[in-house]
Amino acid sequence: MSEDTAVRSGSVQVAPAAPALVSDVSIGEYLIRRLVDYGVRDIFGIPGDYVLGLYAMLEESPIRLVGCTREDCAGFAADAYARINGIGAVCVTYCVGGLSLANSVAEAYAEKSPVVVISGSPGMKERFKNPLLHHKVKDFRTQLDVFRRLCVAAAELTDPYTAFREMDRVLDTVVRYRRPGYLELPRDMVGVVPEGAYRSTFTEPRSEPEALAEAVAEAVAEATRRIAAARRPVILADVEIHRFGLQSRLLALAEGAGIPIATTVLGKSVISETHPLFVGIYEGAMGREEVTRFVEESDCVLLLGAFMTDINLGIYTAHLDPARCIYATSEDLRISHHHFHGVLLSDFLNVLANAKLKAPRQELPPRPASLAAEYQLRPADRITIQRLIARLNQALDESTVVIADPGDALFASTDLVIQQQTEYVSPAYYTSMGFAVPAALGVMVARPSLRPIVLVGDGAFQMTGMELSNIVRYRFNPIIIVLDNQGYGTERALQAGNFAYNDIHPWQYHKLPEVLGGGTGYEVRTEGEFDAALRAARADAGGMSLIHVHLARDDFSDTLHRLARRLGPRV
Ligand SMILES: Cc1ncc(C[n+]2csc(CCOP(=O)(O)OP(=O)(O)O)c2C)c(N)n1
Ligand SMILES: [Mg+2]
Repeated sequence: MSEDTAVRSGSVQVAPAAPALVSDVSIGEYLIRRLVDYGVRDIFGIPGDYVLGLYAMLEESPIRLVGCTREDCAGFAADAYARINGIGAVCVTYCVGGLSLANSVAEAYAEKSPVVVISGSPGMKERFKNPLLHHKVKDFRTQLDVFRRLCVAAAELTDPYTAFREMDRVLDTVVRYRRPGYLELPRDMVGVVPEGAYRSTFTEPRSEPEALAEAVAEAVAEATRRIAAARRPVILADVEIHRFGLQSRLLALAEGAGIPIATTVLGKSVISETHPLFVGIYEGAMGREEVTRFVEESDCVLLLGAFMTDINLGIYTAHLDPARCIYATSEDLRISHHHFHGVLLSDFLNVLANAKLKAPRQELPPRPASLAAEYQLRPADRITIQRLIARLNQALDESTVVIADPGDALFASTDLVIQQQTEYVSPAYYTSMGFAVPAALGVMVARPSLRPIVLVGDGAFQMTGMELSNIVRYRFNPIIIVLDNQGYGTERALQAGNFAYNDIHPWQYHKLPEVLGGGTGYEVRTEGEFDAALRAARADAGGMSLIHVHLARDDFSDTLHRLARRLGPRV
């Protein structure tokens, strides 16, 4: 692999091999070869007759097939795998599989996770006279139409003369934009060998030379001037820094210039939260007031790789004056009200880091009181979500990755102090419930040395918790913490009134290891019991641990309280 073609992604290199001349290779074989080139070592999914030919080929290939309980779970697993590995893949059958996967792929699109979606489909020869083949919806293109809307690129591999180029195009686009791409392979095309020789192409995304030159002359000069003149510059680092593997460039800029860094929820853990320049999580009015003030009173906010989303920036409560912002993403560069096109975020960061800026020293806001103090166990006290987070905070180390499901798991966990980079995985923007358990499978397949701590609400667990089945099957050892507040707590906090639709049927979650044939369950109600369960789970690396935590129905984290107050409801 040449250095030139290597593209940093997440925490690994996504590095397609140098272009090679191929001949006598079938469409299925070429696809597998290219997936391997791009760093796909595992594929999640469920087989079906329209994709069996490809599955048989995958079985013989260096890529491992990881079976899941449902296609949406496979999609969540592939998304989490991609966030850790730099690229992920999922392979399903036509419509019944693909359409079930749609929501997970939508999440990957919305949060910039590079997932390659592969689906089988009816063979071309089967399509004459438009027969009613099983799994078909309206016509043969229904699923393709859906995924064209959900992916950054999509191709139907129906023509041997264009199939290789189409696969290259889709994979290239997935890596370039860190968004999902879709490949649909009719079952009678898998073994087709196109005539002639083909040279695969890959071009590393670069800033357009002229655009960059102009940016150096204008944008960077303007940015440096603004930062140099600022008394209180601050960086707001977001998720693209992680997706494009720019953490060290970010640190070079921040440390060189001495500029404090805040992150968003989605960008949580792009830098170690114990770093001396780390300010906290900025979430508009949802966040801690000290952090909100620090960012909003800044006279120059560098938004780097940021998603200007509602949840990320506190449900429309962020007050960032565009005139005082430098906004640089993989798609856009705006400085105050000026727009610059064609400049890569990485180049912009590099040039800024080399500009030898020096920011005035600033006093950072203090750590949250609940975390600043040493956690003192009160064994007989009923456990609360806030105290659980404080206890968990002591348990984080370099091999832990926290995976938080939407719900108070996500809100509460924003208070965790993440030690390293890429140690926090959550769908903090799209917020589809049920992500966390399948994501634990994806993370552990991607990097078995990481041990996930999964925070998941009881409602979300009832959606996709059965993916624990495969976690047990593969003998993975995540620690799953089910936060049982007897229903949809977030919704109770956000809507005044006591509605039965927020209640769910209570399960004895801690008994699931027995059903699943592996792992250990714990049931806890007090701080002492939680402490003991967490210690036992951490000491037992031999299998999955499931800690069922009974919380009060009206126990909400500080963040959820702030959000609820802001939206004007009942707490
Ligand atoms: C797939 C999906 N369906 C519905 C919602 C709407 N929703 C947001 S939070 C929430 C309740 C979550 O309940 P639970 O997982 O128990 O977490 P809690 O709020 O109790 O902490 C619901 C239903 C969603 N975000 N995702
Ligand atoms: Mg709940």
